[in-house]
Amino acid sequence: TLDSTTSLRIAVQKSGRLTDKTLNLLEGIGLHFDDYKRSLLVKCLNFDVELLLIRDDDIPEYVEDGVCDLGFVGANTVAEDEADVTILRGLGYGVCRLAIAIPKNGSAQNVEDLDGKKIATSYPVLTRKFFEDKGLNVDIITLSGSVEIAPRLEIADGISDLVSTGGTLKANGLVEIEKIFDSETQLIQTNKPLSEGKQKMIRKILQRIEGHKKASQ
Ligand code: PRT
Ligand code: ZN
Repeated sequence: TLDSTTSLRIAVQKSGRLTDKTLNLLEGIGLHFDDYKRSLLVKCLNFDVELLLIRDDDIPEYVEDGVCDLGFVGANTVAEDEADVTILRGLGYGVCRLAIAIPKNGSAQNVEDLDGKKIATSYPVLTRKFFEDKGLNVDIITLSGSVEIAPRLEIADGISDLVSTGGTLKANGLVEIEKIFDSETQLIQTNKPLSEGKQKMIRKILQRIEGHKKASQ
């Protein structure tokens, strides 16, 4: 057989910013689920589909490995992971940007001023690439969260973090000076071989998302 499971398995963030919008989209295209708050693996009631609810950070790898056939996850997470997956489409929600920010009243004014300085981020791959492309040499400090307080703690001179409204930066006395990466939620597919049945189901899901997006415009 081409793959070990028969149901098309879709990875969705278990609990976070993308969860409700993704589950609403799936319901909106006519896939119905029972009780997804209680279980990690949830069967679809009307199609041969199941959801695996996991941390968003794990989604690109699960899809790359073929543990899941599809995944709904931020472009930022896919790009940071450098995952070997196929991006089927952007979905228009979870929109944010990865950007460089520095203390409002600090000595640095622009990214060039950060040469030789320390940058805190949860996105070391994308951030290192950005500075390398500019020929700037920075010391990347990788933090898993609360990146915005690093300058005040004097752990770093600037940060690279996700921004949506800009409220978090402002509340921490930081100003955005340059955008690194535009992000939105993406539907990704494994590059592992898929059965004819799964391929057909994926085409159906894509068509329905297309129709759903058109109808909601
Ligand atoms: O538990 P798990 O690992 O699954 O969740 P998580 O805490 O890692 O992720 P979560 O739920 O916070 O975010 C999931 C995805 O949402 C991200 O990977 C992005 O693709 C997308 N997204 C969209 C955002 C934001 N907007 C966002 N604003 N993710 C995080 N933020 C944070 C940002 O890090 C900063 O702390 O919100 C703050 C900035 O927001 P503003 O509005 O103040 O600018
Ligand atoms: Zn995460």
